[in-house]
Parts: sequence; structure tokens; C-alpha cells
Amino acid sequence: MQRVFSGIQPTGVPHLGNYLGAIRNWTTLQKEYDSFFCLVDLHSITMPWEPEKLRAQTLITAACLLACGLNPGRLYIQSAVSTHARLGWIFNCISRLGWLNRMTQFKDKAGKNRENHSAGLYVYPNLMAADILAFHATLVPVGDDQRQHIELANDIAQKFNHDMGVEFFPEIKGLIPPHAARVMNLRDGTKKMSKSDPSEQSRILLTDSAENIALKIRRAKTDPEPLPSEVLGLEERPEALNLVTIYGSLSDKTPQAVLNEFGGQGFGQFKNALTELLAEKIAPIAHKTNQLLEDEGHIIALLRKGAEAAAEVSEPIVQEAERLVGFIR
Ligand code: AQP
Repeated sequence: MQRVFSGIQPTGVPHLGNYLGAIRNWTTLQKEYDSFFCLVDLHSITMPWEPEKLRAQTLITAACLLACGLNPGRLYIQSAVSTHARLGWIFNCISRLGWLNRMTQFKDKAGKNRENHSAGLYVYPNLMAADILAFHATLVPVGDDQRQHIELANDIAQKFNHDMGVEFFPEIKGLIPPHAARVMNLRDGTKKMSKSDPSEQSRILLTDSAENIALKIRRAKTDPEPLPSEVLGLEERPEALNLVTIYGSLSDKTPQAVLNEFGGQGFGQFKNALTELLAEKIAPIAHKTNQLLEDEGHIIALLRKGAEAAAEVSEPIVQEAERLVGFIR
């Protein structure tokens, strides 16, 4: 049976982009495949962080994922399972600097001041490859921003196999949704919706109440034109395209089907319909998340159970990789 693996950084409260690009697919895939999902806290310290905030965000992220319906026995914290860091180090020694230099996410996150960023941010994709390959996972449901990292993970797996003269690590396939793989910022349709954007108005949180959702959608940037009846040409109106895509993704419709319904109408009506739909889909998740957060001990116990299951599967795989590189086990 193929195995599914994916992760989310506890760098803030998960948002609609994380949900439509990744989490929603996880809840479907776990019904069909042996699946593990991870709160990748090792990744989240690659950018500046505050320990108290990290702790709180890890618990909120876990609560959101459980509220979305993820299997509690298969959700765990990355730093609690040592196989990630051990294989990550081996991959630091397999991966090439030239490969890492091409990673656009590093360039985006480091910006102009690259010399001043952590070495961890630079080798982040090597650890991500280890996260997946420590489970011999072959299916990785992620948003569009992770496409390049999946390709790199395959390069690392191939080089490991070649250098050790084995066929040990399998090929990985990224499962990227056909629509809403890149949900955009509500205040600027040219930037992706992100946990770390300074403006909370730029994203719908999975903990937002129906009132908050309504406010954010009302304030979402649009343009003065009514919605067109054809999707062609909507690319030049990124904010409009984003809202149409979100509506379509939440109602399982293509952007064109949404325009068949709303084309010719102004944003006022469309925003009302979108608010209603978001409140119907997101507000129950927020409610459940808050309920779960009332008992942090229970969340931690569930995460420990998940970590035990993750260690059981990944430990023999990583021990074999360690033997293959010549470590005595
Ligand atoms: N805007 C997005 N649209 C669709 N999918 C998205 N994902 C993230 N943003 C969007 C997908 O969500 C999963 C978890 O992402 P992550 O938290 O590990 O890292 P990220 O991609 O760096 O997410 P953020 O929100 O932008 O966090 P920060 O601000 O901390 O960097 C991944 O599958 C990702 O593709």
C-alpha cells in the first residue's frame, strides 16, 4: 500500500490557503492510504521565533487539524521523533549546494538579507526530503509552493540510491490540487496567503468566527468591474480570480462554473454569497478547535500516541539508511 506523508509548520494559526491547498486533501487521503501528518516544528525554527509562541502555535495547529478531522493516532510533532533529524543530517551530506541555490522559497524568505538568515532555512528542503523519505512515503499532498521541494526530494533520493548502489528510497509524487493550490492574500492578490504576513486581514484563519470572516471578506481587495462571465482574462484581475477560486474550491466547482452563476454581478452580491459559504465551512472548524483547546493535556496525549506510531514506522527505515551509509547499528 502506498503511504501518504505531509506536514505543516506551526508558525501561526492555519489559514484558508493551508486548508484548501493541503489539509482538506489530507482528510480525504487518510481514508484511502496509510497516512502520517506532522507538525513540523523543526522547520518552524528556521526563521526567527519566540519559544512561548511556538508552543502555543503548535497546540493551536494540532487542534485545528484534529477539528478538520485528521486521524488523531497519525498526527504528531516532528521534533518528538528523532528519525527526521537523523535522516535530515544524512541528506545534508547528499544534497548539493547547487541544488539548494535554485530553491525559490529560500530566495523569497531570505529576501535581500540572505547572509543574515539561519543555515537551517537554507537546508530546509533537505529536512523536508527526510520527513517524507523516512516513511518511504510516495504520495505527498501539498500546495503549489512546495512543487520545487518535491522535485529536490526526488533528486536527493536518487543520489542516495546511486551513491550507495541500492534501490532503497522510492520516487515521490506531489499531489497538488487542480484549483486553489495557491490561495492568494486577501489584500494583495499577487502574494500568496501566508501565516507570517503582518496583516491578519490578509487571511481567513481556521479559528475565525463567522463575524470575523464577514469582516475580512467585506474588506478584501477587489476592483470596480463586475465579475465577467468567462474565466479567460480573469488572470489580469488577481483579487477577483482569487475570490472566485476560493468560492469554487469550497463548493467543488470550477472557476468557470462559479462565473456561470455570478458573471455580470457586482462584488457586493458575490461577497455576501462567499461569506455565507465560508461561514458554513470554516466556522464549525473554529468552534471545534476552541473546544479542543480547552484540554491541552488531551491534545498532547494524542500527539504522543501519533509520535509512537510514527517512530514505529520510520525507525527501521532510517536505521537501514544509517547502515547503508556505513554507521554501525
Ligand atoms: N496560500 C496557500 N495556498 C495553498 N496552499 C498553501 N499552503 C501554504 N500556503 C498556501 C500549503 O499548506 C501546507 C502547509 O504549509 P506550511 O505551513 O508548512 O508552510 P508555508 O507553505 O510556508 O505556509 P505559510 O502559511 O506561508 O507559512 P509561513 O508564513 O510560516 O511561511 C503546505 O502543503 C503548503 O503548500
